[in-house]
Amino acid sequence: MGRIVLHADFDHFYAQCEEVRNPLLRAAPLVVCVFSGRGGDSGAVATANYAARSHGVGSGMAINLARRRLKGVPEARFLPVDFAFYEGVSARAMGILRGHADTFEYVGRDEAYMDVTQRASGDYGTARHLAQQVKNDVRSALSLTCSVGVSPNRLVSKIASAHQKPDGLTVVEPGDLEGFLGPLGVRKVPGLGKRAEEALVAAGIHTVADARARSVFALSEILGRRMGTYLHNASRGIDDEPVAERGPNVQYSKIATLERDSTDAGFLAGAIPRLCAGVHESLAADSRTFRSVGVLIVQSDMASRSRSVTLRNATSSLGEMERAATSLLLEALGSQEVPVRRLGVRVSDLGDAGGQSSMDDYA
Ligand code: DGT
Ligand code: CA
Ligand code: CA
Repeated sequence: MGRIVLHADFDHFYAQCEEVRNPLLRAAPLVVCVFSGRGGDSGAVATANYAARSHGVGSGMAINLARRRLKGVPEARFLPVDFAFYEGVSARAMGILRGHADTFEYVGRDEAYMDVTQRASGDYGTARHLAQQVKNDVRSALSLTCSVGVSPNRLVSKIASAHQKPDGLTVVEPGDLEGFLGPLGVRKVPGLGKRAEEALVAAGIHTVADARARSVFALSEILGRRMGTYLHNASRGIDDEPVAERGPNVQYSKIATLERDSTDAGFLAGAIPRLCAGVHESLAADSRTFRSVGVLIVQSDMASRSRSVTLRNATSSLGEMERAATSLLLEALGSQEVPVRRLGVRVSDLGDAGGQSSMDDYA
């Protein structure tokens, strides 16, 4: 069964949060600002609603410039950012999205990936209904609109969610990948910035279809090997990255591709200490404890599964993490028939270590 991945991104998120708090704001241009504190209008625009965008106001712009663009619009409003409020709206929105996913991956305050392969039974008609249901639920519970992309992978779904904003729904079935991507400008490919775009345009490559017509060597000569290979695959709608369970600051994880695909439990277990060390490093940097440990297994056929266990006590011990992850892995492997390509370790049920480092930390 082929994968089906949703990407949801909330429209003009901070501005929409302000509109939810005060619906009277909806009618007019609204600009949400990060005032620098240096007095007056010094600072930058965080985001603007679509009425303000139609006057050429956008994220990152100086507040002064936004004022000038909206000079002839007396009803335009400028508000300071209220991160704590947006955080609360985001948590509720993410809770709704999570409920619609087999696997949920939080990306940022206003966006997430959802693997829905199982619940849609691999069917795109069902997936479209599901995406519509997600949109309906966030609208009725929170009065928020979001744009959703549906496709076989994260990359194309991310591009698709941005395709028809605001309040969009774009479904790209496996057979339509190249047709959908072809006419788009290369800048629509996530990860390609302004400089990459300039270099491509100078070489006569404007659209994704133009990029597809060049060899991976030609693209690598323009962008370097890593980006060239990435664009070569992206232009064909190829992206094998799994949707990895992740919430907002609720877990730490590390996932890696093995040196070789393998069914050998000893070899696979050998990767666990390195993964745990990576997880432990971030955990220790944030002075956090964990109570749950999980492992993720991705096979060479891209099927994935995970196992987790809750410990008796919260801990920050690297040794305990390794022991739990290793036994979960061995248990989950059983008699592994399809080779394993990637392994991941994650910890969750986090607590505050309160800055105290115990002897246990490096046990
Ligand atoms: P969209 O998705 O195009 O309808 O509009 P937004 O505003 O949701 O844009 P997005 O998804 O790129 O960013 C989500 C939030 O992140 C946005 O509401 C405000 C914040 N943000 C985005 N760009 C900037 C920026 O350049 N500066 C600051 N301070 N905040 C930003
Ligand atoms: Ca957004
Ligand atoms: Ca976003």
